[in-house]
Formats: sequence, structure tokens, C-alpha cells
Amino acid sequence: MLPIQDLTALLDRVNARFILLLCHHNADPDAVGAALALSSLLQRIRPRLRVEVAAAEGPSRLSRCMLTAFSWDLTQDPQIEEADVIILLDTNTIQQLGDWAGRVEATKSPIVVVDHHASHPETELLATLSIADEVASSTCEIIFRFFMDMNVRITEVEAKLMFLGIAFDTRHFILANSTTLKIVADLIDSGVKAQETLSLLSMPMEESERMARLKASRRIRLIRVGNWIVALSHVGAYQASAARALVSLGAHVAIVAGQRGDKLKISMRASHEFHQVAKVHLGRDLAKPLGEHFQGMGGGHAMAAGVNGIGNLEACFKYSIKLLRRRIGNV
Ligand SMILES: [Mn+2]
Repeated sequence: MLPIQDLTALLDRVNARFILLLCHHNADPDAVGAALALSSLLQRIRPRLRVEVAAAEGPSRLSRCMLTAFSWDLTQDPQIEEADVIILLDTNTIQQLGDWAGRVEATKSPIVVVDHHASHPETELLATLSIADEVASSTCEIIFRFFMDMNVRITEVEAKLMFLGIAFDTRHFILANSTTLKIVADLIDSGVKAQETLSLLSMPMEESERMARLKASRRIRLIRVGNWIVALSHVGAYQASAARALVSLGAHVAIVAGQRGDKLKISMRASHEFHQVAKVHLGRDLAKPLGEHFQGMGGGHAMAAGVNGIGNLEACFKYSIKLLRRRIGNV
């Protein structure tokens, strides 16, 4: 049986009347788009069903903008205990449901998981039905296949929702393979205006963030480490956004600090090229030792990391450069 047939068979078996679709906390456009598109599909194929969509601890800021554009509201306080079937979307561990996790775990109703992340054994045990596809770019891509398999013609709104989810999870199609792009082409044929719809994924920047980025660029100090350009700066808030901005201006590495009293907060970003060629992992090679040196904690990813500690700004910049020089081996 096709996955969507497994799902409808389950709905029929328990004689479901009320279905609750849940997204992970801080739900991104993929989770929200998939949940709304699936709710629309379920209502079309089972018109008597009551379907509600909710996101644990509310959706992300970007998702909220998207919901406003569709004038759509999520259920604030879902009646988890009343649901005949609960469907988790884009959510691979129950912990991602925040405060609702315990209530979902305690429910006797069947739980269905629809996700494109590697499935978690704990969630598998809990799920009556698990529709997982790690190859899919996004949960929206899985929902798209439900429409195809049910032979349901996609409306313009449904197409937009799935388009946004795919665009978000593939970083505006950079990570999309040919299967995903064919789906995107189908969604455009269903009425999505790509440029107009994509604009929903770029949020207007708040004035305070704009100012933080601009101040950070005014205060920039450039240091060469080998062939690499390292930008140092400081700003009271939005250090991460400022560091990203400095890398997009052309720095290979940006280290942006904020100081309040003797407390330090540092965000660092690196370009892809720097990571690939210099083979420096910001989280491991820079943030972690910085955190230890400044009596705090540091860590993160290869190209994005952060540190909280105690000390002074200049000392922190000095030590960062020292670490980078040591790591790159070019004094
Ligand atoms: Mn996703």
C-alpha cells in the first residue's frame, strides 16, 4: 500500500472524526506548510473530518509572517486528549513538542509521524504509523506525493504552501536534486508565482538589527591571518547577524563580540571557502578553546559558532587571532 493509503486506512479503522496535526517547536515553513497542506488534503478526501493544526510553543517568526500572508491561524491550545489520531509533521523526537510532549506520549490515540529526518527509535516505538523518507528534501515533498497518489488536483494555495516548505528546507533550492525540482515545476504549474511567493521567505529586518549590522561594519578591524581576512567588531546586540553580514561583505572570518560588564558574548562566522581550504572548524578550533580560556562555554558548527564568557573584548580578540594563527600555522 502507498503511504497515504496506510494513513487513510488508519483513519477509517479508528473511525476518526477529529485529527490533530502537530509541528515541532519554533515550527519552520516546512513544518507549517506541510501541516496546512495535509490538513487541506485530508479535508478534501474526508469532508466530514475536523482537522486542526498546532505548533508547539508557537511557530517561528518567519512562519508567522507566512501564516499572516495566507490569513491563516493555528490552534493555540489543542485538545490533544480529544484527538482520534495525532499526526506529527517534520518532528522526529517527541521532545520537540515542548510542553505537549508528555500529553502526546500519554494519549491512547494512534500517533502518525510524517518526516524527512532520520527516524528516532524512541519515536518509532510510539508511532502506530511512520511515514519517513530521508531522501525527500522536506516534509512538504512527502505531502506532495500524497496528493499525487490520491489523484487530487493541487489548488493554488496548497501549491504555495508546499513550494514555501521546499524552498525553505532546500535553502532556496540550492540543496534540491532533480526530483525536487520536478516537483517544484509541478507546483509552479499549479499556480505558484515563484518570485512573488519566495518573497514571503525574506522577512523585513527590524530597525535594531539593521543598526547593529551597520554599527558593526563601521567598527570593523581587519587582520590578515595567512591569506585570510579576519574581521573583528563589536556591537551590543545581534552579534550573530552582524557576523553574518561581515562575511557577506567579504571577510573570510568574522568575529563579533558584545560586552556587558565583564560578560562577553561572541559570535563568529566563516565563509564556505575558508572552512573548505583552511580546514578550520569554528566551533571546535576557536569557540571551544575561547570559552574555556574565558571561563565560559563555547561551541557550534564549522562555519557558525558562539561563545559566552567573562573577560575583556580586546583580550578576546587577541586570543582569537592567536588561536587562528596557531591553527593555520602562519604567524
Ligand atoms: Mn523539514
